[in-house]
Amino acid sequence: MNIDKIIIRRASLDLITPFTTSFSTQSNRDFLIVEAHSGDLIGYGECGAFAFPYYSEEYTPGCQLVLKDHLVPLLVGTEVSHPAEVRTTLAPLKRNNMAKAAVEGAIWDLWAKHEGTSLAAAIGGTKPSVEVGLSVGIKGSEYELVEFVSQAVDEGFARIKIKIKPGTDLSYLRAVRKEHPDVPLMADANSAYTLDDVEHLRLFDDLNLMMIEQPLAHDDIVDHRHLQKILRTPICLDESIHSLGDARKAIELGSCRIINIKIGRVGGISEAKDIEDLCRREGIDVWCGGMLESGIGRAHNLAIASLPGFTLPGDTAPSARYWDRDVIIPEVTMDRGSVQVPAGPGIGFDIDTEQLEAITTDISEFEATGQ
Ligand code: OSB
Ligand code: MG
Repeated sequence: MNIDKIIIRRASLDLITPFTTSFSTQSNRDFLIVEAHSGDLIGYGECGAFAFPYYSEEYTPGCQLVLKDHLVPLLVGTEVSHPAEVRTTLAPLKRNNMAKAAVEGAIWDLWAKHEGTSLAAAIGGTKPSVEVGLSVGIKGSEYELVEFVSQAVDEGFARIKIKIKPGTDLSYLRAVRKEHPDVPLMADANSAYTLDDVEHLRLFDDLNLMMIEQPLAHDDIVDHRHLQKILRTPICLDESIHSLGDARKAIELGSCRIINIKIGRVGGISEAKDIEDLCRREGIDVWCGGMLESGIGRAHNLAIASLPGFTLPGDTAPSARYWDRDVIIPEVTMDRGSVQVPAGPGIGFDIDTEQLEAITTDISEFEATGQ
C-alpha cells in the first residue's frame, strides 16, 4: 500500500458544555485531523492534543509543526505493508506521541479499508460493543454536580467519573455518593495533589470509588507507589504512562492497579495494543480514556476498547454530549451504557465531509517529491 498523499487539517469545534479540569476550562477544541491517501482510499486519524500544553507538553500548533516538518516526510510516498511498521519508522523521533498517533491512526484506518476489514478486527478487537462512562467536569457547586450526575445516571452511563481538585473534591464526591449510593463512581485529579495530601486522600477510601485517577504529578510513578500502599482505593495512571516501558515499570513498582490507555498519549495503536497485552497478562485492569475527541478519534477509541484487556468502561461517550454536529455519520450513540463497535471497513463511520470542511481552519497537503 503506497502512501500517495497526506493531508493535515486543523479544525475547530465548540463544546456543548465547557469542560473544567484541575488545570483548565475548555469550551472549544482546536485540533488536527490527518488524512492518509492511497489511490481512492482515505484513512483518518485525529491528534488528541489540546490547544495548550497543560495536560502534557504537546499542543496543537506544536503537533502541526512536528507532523509537517518531521513525521509526514518520513511516510509520504513510502510503501507500507502493515501499519505496525509506522511505529518503527517514527521511533527515531523522541516522544511527540500525540503527533505520531495522529498519522499512525490514519494509516491503520487506511490499511483496514485496504484489507476490507474493520479497524477493530484489524487490531484484534473481540467485543461487539463496549461499555462507556461519562467524564464530568468540575462544577460550580455540589448541587449543580449532583443534578448533572443524576441526569447522566438516568441516561444509563456505565460509570460516572468526576473531575476533582483541592477544595472541589471530598464534599462534592460525598454529595454524589449520598444521592447515588450504588453507581459505579470514580474521580480524576489530573495531578492536583502531592504526597503532602496523603491524610486528605485517605478519606476518599470511604466513598467506595472504583479508582482515583492520576492523583499525583503528571511525570511521577514513584510517589504513586507510596500512595497506593496507603490507599485502599485503586490508583489509575493516566498522564504518567507514555509507553509500554512506563506501564511495565508502574506495574512492577505497584504504582497503580489500573491503567487508562489513550492512543495519543502512548504514541499510537501499536503501543496501545502492547500495553493492553501486558496488562492482560499481569491482571491489571485497563480502560480507554478520552481527549474530548471528534468522531474520528472517538471511532479509534471504540476500536481499541474492543480489545479483550479493556475490562472497565471507558470515556468514549456519545457525540451529542460534546458537539452540535460531529464529523462522522452516523454519530456515536449509546444504548443502556454501551456503544456498538462498528463492523464496516476501517473506522466504520462515514465522514461528514461537509461538516469537516466547515470546521477546517487550515489545511496542508503533502505529496512525495518527484510525483
Ligand atoms: O484526564 O482524562 C482526562 C478531558 C480533558 C483533559 C483530560 C482528561 C479529560 C477527560 C475527558 O477526562 C474525557 C472525554 O470525555 O473525552
Ligand atoms: Mg485523566
